[in-house]
Amino acid sequence: MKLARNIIIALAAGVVVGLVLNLFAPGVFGKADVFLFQPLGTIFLNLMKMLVIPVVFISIALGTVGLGDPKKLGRIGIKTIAYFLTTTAIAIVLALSLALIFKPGAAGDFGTHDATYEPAEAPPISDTLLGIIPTNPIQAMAEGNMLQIIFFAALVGFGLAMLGKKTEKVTELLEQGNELVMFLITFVMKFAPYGAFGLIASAIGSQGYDALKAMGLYMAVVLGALLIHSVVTYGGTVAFLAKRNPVWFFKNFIPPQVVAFSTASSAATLPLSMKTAQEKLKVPESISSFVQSLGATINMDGTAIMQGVAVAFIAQAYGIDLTTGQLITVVLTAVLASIGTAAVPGAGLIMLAMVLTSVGLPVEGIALVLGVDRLLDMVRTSVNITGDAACAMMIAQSEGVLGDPQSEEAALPEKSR
Ligand code: DAS
Repeated sequence: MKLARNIIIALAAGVVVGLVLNLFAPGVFGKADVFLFQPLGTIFLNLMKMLVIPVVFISIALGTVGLGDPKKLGRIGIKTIAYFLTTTAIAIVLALSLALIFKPGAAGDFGTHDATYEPAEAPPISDTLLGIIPTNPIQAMAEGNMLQIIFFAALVGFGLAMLGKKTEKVTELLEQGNELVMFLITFVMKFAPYGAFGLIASAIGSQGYDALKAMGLYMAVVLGALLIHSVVTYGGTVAFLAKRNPVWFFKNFIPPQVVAFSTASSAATLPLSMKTAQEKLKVPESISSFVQSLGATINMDGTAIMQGVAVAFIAQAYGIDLTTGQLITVVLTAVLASIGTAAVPGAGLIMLAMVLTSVGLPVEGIALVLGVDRLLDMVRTSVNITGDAACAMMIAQSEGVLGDPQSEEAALPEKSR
């Protein structure tokens, strides 16, 4: 928790420095951003990203060996994907409902007439799902193709489980590799407060107070939906499905949440998310590695919430009323868009273009939400990884292998057991 406290202090300092420089010394901010804030943030982000592929491959291969029975992997896979799709749909319905109630896009003139935005090419979902089998696993790792790495690692683990003693040296090598990468995560995390300071100072200072003020209601609706979804959907999952105290869950998951907030990258946070779920939440590695790696890749409820609110905001800003059919289309395409969203900063915006196009809304509208998206990305990324951890706990409980954290705090209050 000391690390989490240091990161939070660093974030607070970064917000103050970013805002003060943006308001009173924009020239100084420009130089500080280039020579201090961005380098600090990039160093930390790259250190964490460096560990992602080794951690994901080793922990999934090892986790699959641990599962042993391939039928178990299939059962866990089905439960995991069913949970992901359900919570993402809940997230979008919640987001659209709040946006239609509070109407953030009707709260003022957002200059839609001069909005321009060139959408980056969003990968078709079919490519994402069909491309899961790597023709070259090494290339998949070099390119960071997470779904292909997950598929290959699970297959390797399956093979090791089937071959047993014949390949026990390979399994031992993976076990020692796992110890090594877990050590490296702890070592790299020592730099987290400095990285968090740089990332938030750069984000706050470059977006500026005026943008934050003009988009206040839009941000409030997104943040409100993110909070409600976290507390109700994930808190409810932990309490009623994982049978653990939600307060204990959120408290123990603060370190990955603050790193996800700082980096706005589920992928960069994944090594710490898995380490925390295994060591603090007592989720077995075999389940944590599979569920959280898959979740970081295809389960992004926070992103879906932004997309739901942004679609309603843009429609309102352009004076367009969405029909019920269009709203249903938004729910379906935003579920698919969140599957296709890469676990890196700003990816959710790229997929937003796909959702807007699906209901005939002007993609230029993204220019209206672009200014404050980095800050919202930081919060929604924290929500994305929290959902993956809640799912991992629920799956572990359903398999009867969720460890007892030997802590009274973790237990549910007597009356609700
Ligand atoms: N930053 C993405 C992530 O890493 C989410 C997003 O862009 O919406 O989860």
